[in-house]
Amino acid sequence: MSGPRVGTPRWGRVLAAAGIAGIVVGVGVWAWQNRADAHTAVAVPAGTPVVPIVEGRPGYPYPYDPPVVTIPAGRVVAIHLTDNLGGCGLTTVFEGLGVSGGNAVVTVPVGRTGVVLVRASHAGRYRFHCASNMYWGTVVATGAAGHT
Ligand SMILES: [Cu+2]
Repeated sequence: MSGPRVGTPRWGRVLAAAGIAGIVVGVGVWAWQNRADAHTAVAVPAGTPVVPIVEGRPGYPYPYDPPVVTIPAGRVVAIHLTDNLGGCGLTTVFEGLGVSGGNAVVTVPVGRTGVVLVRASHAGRYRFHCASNMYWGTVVATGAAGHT
């Protein structure tokens, strides 16, 4: 007798189905881990001033839009950095603006928005730039907590 053997799994199909299921689960886990951009990666206290910067905005003449941002001195500020640049533009360094001193550094994948907390300890001008110091912009900190 020949013909189809009923009740025998077709292992090729079973393995293919298992493989597809594995891919679906893998993509789902990846998407879950990457949900909500980087907004959840930084604890931002309520009431924190937010300053958006777009990196590599299409048609815009400067690498950072805006090229000059103004923040209040002496306060923690949340910069929402949207990245459209690859390479060394993936990382942005805010010199001297680390909340605990030093630099504030953030790396944002292309097409995403990341949050970095900065704090200017005193009024003045600060630089921010890409990882290779090729693109740069300016942070102007105005006033100062406890000073005028
Ligand atoms: Cu660069």
